[in-house]
Amino acid sequence: MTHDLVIRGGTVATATDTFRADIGIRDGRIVTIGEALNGADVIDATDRLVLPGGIEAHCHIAQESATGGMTSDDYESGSISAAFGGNSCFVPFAAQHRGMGVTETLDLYDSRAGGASVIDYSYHLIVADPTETALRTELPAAFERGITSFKVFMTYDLMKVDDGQFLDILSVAREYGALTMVHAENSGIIGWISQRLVEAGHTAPRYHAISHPAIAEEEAINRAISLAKFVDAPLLIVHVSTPEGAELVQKARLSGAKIFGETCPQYLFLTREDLDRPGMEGAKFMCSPPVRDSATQAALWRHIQAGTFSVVSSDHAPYRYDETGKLANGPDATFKQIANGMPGIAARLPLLFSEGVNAGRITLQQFVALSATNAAKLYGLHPRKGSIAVGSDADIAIWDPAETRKVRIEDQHDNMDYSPFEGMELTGWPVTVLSRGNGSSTGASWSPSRGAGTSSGATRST
Ligand code: DUC
Ligand code: ZN
Ligand code: ZN
Repeated sequence: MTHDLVIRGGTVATATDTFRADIGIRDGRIVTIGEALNGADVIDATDRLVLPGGIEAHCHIAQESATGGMTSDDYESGSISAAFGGNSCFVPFAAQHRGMGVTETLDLYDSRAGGASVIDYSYHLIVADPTETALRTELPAAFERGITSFKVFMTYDLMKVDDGQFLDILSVAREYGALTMVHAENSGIIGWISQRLVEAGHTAPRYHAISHPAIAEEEAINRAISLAKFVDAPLLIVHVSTPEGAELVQKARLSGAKIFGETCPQYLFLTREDLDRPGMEGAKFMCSPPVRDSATQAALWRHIQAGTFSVVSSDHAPYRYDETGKLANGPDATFKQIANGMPGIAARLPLLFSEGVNAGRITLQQFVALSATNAAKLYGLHPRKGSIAVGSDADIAIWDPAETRKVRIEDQHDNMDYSPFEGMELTGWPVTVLSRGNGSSTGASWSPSRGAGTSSGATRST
């Protein structure tokens, strides 16, 4: 059998196995896994790991916040940066704002993504205005269009849904086999303490962490899980940042509820001391929920090891450290007026590989599951994505597990002017990423064909 491309001599790893094999690719799909394969093109993968391309399942690309701030990455820069970070597929958000229809929202994001992304993509639909039309007509239509996940907020005045609206959305999602995702923080606690901090003149970035206490996350996760259990709907808690939150997810999973959890590198690698940097520098490390402390980091790693979390995602929410982003409200802005979020789409997998696999915290199989396979299953992309199997798309990341390099902003391909992980020395980097068999070495320029599209809405399998 002839192949367009063969990846020869590598060590292939999936979420279940590690084995030596050549991978034969034709028409953008894996058609052969075997020995001594031949192809028109050959990539020598000797001493390399051949992994399913990462699926970045939590990132904000070409997305405006409810107050109008735009992320610095669009679908071109965001997807290129994702690819350089070992990803061959991503699932950003399409954000409905109040007064917008769901179909209008998806059309808007199609116009932003179409022809721009260098890797395949789909969207999670943020539902901020669950009108009768949205619930009865537009969400089912979104599902038909290939959208298999909805996200809701329990905080942010312009985005949050109340418990009844949350139940409405969970019920529709359950009916159509979609997965609901939730930003779980107690809005009342955050608003109450924020007002007092600002009134007392405590406005610096460090007070952002104080205004989002762990108990705000714990209360909201507990409530979100209760609501999901009440209507027997699957629910994924995004960006879990506390041991208390992780324990609630773990307990719910042990009870048999269809509850899933996600954490992010910022909660594993950064602490609130980063918010104490001089002047407004701490703004670079502001995200919600906020980064915590080293005891939290250790606890979250243990939950990763124990299987509490199904995915580790970047929550790439890029706002530059200038007047277009973090400093849009001037150098004296209060922590309430500074955009929430930080970049990390390219650093997620090198961080997880280096400090997870190479540091002995997780196995290679866990890495593949957390970086690609579980997301593919949760979001209806499996088995086309997230695995190395005959028939799957040739979405493949080839890694040099021994390369040691520092994270440097000069090496990033996003549209950012800082990396929160600057200077961290990591071992294990992706060297070549293929998106349906197209791609090039991540050390060189990126030139795959454009026009990757949304996934067709397969049903979820996790
Ligand atoms: N939630 C996110 O998921 N990302 C950025 C900020 C936020 O509140
Ligand atoms: Zn969120
Ligand atoms: Zn996010």
